[in-house]
Order: sequence, then C-alpha cells, then structure tokens
Amino acid sequence: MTKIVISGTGVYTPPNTITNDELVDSYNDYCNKFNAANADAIDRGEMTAKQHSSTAFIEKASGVKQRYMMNKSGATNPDVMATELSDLAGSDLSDPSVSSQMAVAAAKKAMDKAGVTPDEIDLLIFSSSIWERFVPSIAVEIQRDLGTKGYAFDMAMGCSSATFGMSTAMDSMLSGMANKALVITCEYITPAMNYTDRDSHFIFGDACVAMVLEREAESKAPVQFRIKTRELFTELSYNIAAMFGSRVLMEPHKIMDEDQRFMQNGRTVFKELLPLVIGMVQKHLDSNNYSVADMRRMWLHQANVNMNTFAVKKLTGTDQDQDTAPIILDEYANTAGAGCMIAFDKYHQDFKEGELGLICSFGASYSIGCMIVERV
Ligand code: CO8
Repeated sequence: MTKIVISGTGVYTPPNTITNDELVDSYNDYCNKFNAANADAIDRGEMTAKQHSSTAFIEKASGVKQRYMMNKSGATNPDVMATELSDLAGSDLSDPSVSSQMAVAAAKKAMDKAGVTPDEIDLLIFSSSIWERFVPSIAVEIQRDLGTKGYAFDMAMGCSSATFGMSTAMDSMLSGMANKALVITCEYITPAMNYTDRDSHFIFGDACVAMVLEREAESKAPVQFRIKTRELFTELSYNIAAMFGSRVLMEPHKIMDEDQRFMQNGRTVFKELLPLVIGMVQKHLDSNNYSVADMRRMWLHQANVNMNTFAVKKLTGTDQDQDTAPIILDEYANTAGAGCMIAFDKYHQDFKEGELGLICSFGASYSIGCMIVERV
C-alpha cells in the first residue's frame, strides 16, 4: 500500500503586527464618533449607542494578543475601519494576486524543507477559506509563478481547508493522477472582517501555510510525517458566515453591507461545535485502535484558546500546555484553515521516529478534519 508523507511545511507571516490595544483604540475612536454623530437618535431611543471594546475582554475571551496583517492602515483608522490594499497589490488586476505572492513565499520554504523542486510537483491545490478572486484560479497563478507542472485548482472548506486539501491531494496521489503535491492554505482573510463589529473585530489575522506531500518511498526529506489515518466530517451551520459572492452582483447596492462580511454566533459555535469535535476525535482514535495517550501532540484548529483548552481537558483529562497542544493564536489570531498547520510547522521538530500526533481542524460550515501522523 502506497504511503503518503508530509515532507515539508512552510509559513508566510505578513509584515505588519497589530496589537489588541491598537485595534481597540481605533474601534473605540470609531465608536465615539458614531455615538456623537447619532447622539439625537440614540437619545430618542431610535438607535443603540455602540459600546467600547476592550483588550482585557479580547484576551480573556479568545486568547488573541496580536495578529499579522498584509496592511493595517485601514483597520487602525477610525474613518476607514476596513482592510486596505497591501503593498504587494499591483495596480493592474492582472498583476499577481497578493494571495499568490504569500503562497509562493510559503511554498518555497516547504519545498526547501522537502528537498523538492517546483518541476517535480504535478498537483497544486490552493485550499483556503477566502479567495481574492474567483477566475482565473489562484492555484493556476501560483503554478505559473512557481513553475510547478501537471495541474492546479482552488478549493475551499472554511477552517478545515488545509486538512480537506491534504486529503484531496492524497486521493489524487493514491489514484495515480498525481505524484507529488503542494497544498497551500492562504488565509488573506482580514479583508472579510467587519471592524465595526465589537464581537468579531479582533478575531482574524492573515497568514499562509504550505505543505508538500510525497510518496514515502520517493521522499528524500530529512523530516517526514506519514499520514496514517484521516477522516472528514461536515454538517451545515449558518453560525459562521461570510455571505459575499455572486449574489452581490445581483444586489450591488448591498456590496458593502455589514452582513456580507464575516459574522459568527461565537457562543453557539462554541457550544455546538466542540461536542462534535470531541466525539469525532474519540471515534477516530477508537476506530483506528489508538487512545489519546498514544498521541505525542495534538495540532488543533486555532480559533479560540478556551475551545482548545476545553477540548484538551475533555480528551486527555489534563490541562493544555504547549507540548501537548500548542497554541499559536496568541501571536497569529485565528488564521482560519491555516491555524492547525501553522501550529504543526512550528511544533514538530522535537518528534522522534515512531511518535504519533493528531492534526484536527474544525470550524466554518461546520467542518472537521482529523489526521493521525507518524514521524518516519
Ligand atoms: N469588548 C468588550 N466586551 C465585549 C466585546 C469586546 N470586543 N465583545 C463582546 N463583549 C461583551 C458582550 O457584549 C457580552 O456582554 P454581556 O454579557 O453584557 O451580554 C460579554 O462581552 C460576553 O460576550 P460573549 O458571551 O459573546 O463572550 P464569549 O466569552 O463567548 O467570547 C467569542 C466570544 C470570543 C466570540 C467566543 O464565543 C468564541 O471565540 N467562540 C468560538 C467561535 C469560533 O471558534 N468560531 C470559529 C471561527 S470561524 C473560523 O475559525 C474560520 C472561519 C472562516 C470563515 C471564512 C470567512 C471568509
């Protein structure tokens, strides 16, 4: 039976850091201006005054301390409150997309670690929650810019984009359609944020992660993780949503409406999704004759530190720590589909041959992706 390994990963981290204090200051300035401009309506009870955001709340409720952005000028300007164009954006729409430039940087690191050259890659999947445009395919643009061969395509599965992408790549490799694959989860996601929404203005950061997948028998990478098992799950929920899409073309007057941007019912997501995740991980371990104690580490989705500590406690009976289930969202915030693989990229070098770990993504749609990997 052909065995597939993750033979290299790479992360692109954007140039700008934005702290909670910076974000809260701009939100509170915006809020003061909004309340002053609408004072009469608020006094008459026709409008609700906006309440201030706070760094203490953000850190306690989410664990996020800062995030990276491709451009932070708009989010820190109370008169803009939206992500503005990155310095990487060309003046012409046919210039390489910002996402493809982020992806190329992450992919080069992943290919260096795997010791493969672009012309050896014959499948490239751009699997992300958000795409900068629909056509032409971002994946095919990256294929051109990197010089990979074969075919490339875009796919999306919210927070599980990396695990679903790797599983899809494996299917193509096992069927013989492809030999070596590059899966890229590029979450240039801050443009989808609604910075005027106190409940969610702090959640996301931009980042990109890339993974090289090879047949174990062919890989020369010094560090390889065999994908031993995988399981995917979906169940529809509108509790995490970003409704922009072709419908905007039919209702152009709504193009900047707040409800087109990211929104979530965070409490409901917390309550509904976690039992599904814990149940699926337990079932996945059981059905593959493993126990959670066999897992040296869990690389979990990075949306909220309280979700991760809750899941770890439920699964292992012990408290979360950086060794058992590393957290990267304090630095990166929620990077949607990229989070679990950024955690993997930063926390796998200490694995010894034969040690096992669990990659688990969960979130929007709802979607869950589980993989047990073994250091070869
Ligand atoms: N500052 C101060 N106070 C605040 C703020 C703020 N910024 N925001 C809310 N509050 C207040 C509330 O108004 C509330 O006040 P009151 O008690 O008077 O009503 C109080 O603080 C508590 O509010 P909550 O109950 O909402 O606080 P929680 O402790 O539940 O924390 C979270 C809120 C952080 C949202 C939390 O529920 C959470 O993170 N849940 C998990 C959500 C999650 O995991 N979502 C998945 C994210 S989606 C994803 O990962 C990728 C999606 C990709 C989508 C693609 C888009 C393009």
